[in-house]
Amino acid sequence: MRHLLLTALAVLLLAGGPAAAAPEHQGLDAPKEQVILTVSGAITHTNGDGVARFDRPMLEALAGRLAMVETPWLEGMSAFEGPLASAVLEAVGASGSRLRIEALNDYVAYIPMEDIGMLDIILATRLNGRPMSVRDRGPIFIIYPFDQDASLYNEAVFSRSVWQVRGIVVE
Ligand SMILES: Nc1nc2c(c(=O)[nH]1)N[C@H]1C(S)=C(S)[C@@H](COP(=O)(O)O)O[C@H]1N2
Ligand SMILES: [Mo]
Repeated sequence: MRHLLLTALAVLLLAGGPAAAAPEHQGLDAPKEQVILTVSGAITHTNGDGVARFDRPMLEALAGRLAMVETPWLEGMSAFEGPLASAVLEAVGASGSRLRIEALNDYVAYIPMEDIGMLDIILATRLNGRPMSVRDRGPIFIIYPFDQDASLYNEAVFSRSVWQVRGIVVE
């Protein structure tokens, strides 16, 4: 009887059953809804195979801000809201010198880690209170705090203002 139980346990473990899956989670809840952001690279807190996957509620539970900004992409003022990039990086235990930001259209930009420490950059998940669809440049739009520092309104920062973000690689 005892032998049978042990055999059953071994089969479960080998099959990657529930007993084997638990240790993968390191301080980060599993997403319950559609995954909109995957963070990989130099991170210590994961909820997948070396990656941290986030749904919208997970991102919106982090410390964030609402930025009332004028941008080159939309007319007039826009209210962009979402978690601070620094809060997302803290949640995944990131350490590195730059972020590789990947968009759904395969556009790639790099954000230096100094920007994250100095500026209230957000991973905007909402525009004027509503989640952004892909056609509205969602699900995530990187927004620099143009409202806090007018000198950020320049081409270098625009190129880092990635929309339709799907992934971040910490390098
Ligand atoms: N997803 C995505 N984000 C992007 C880009 C892109 O091609 N795809 N271009 C970037 C660059 S290089 C700049 S200068 C601005 C360009 O915005 P514009 O094409 O509306 O002038 O958006 C940035 N964000
Ligand atoms: Mo650009």
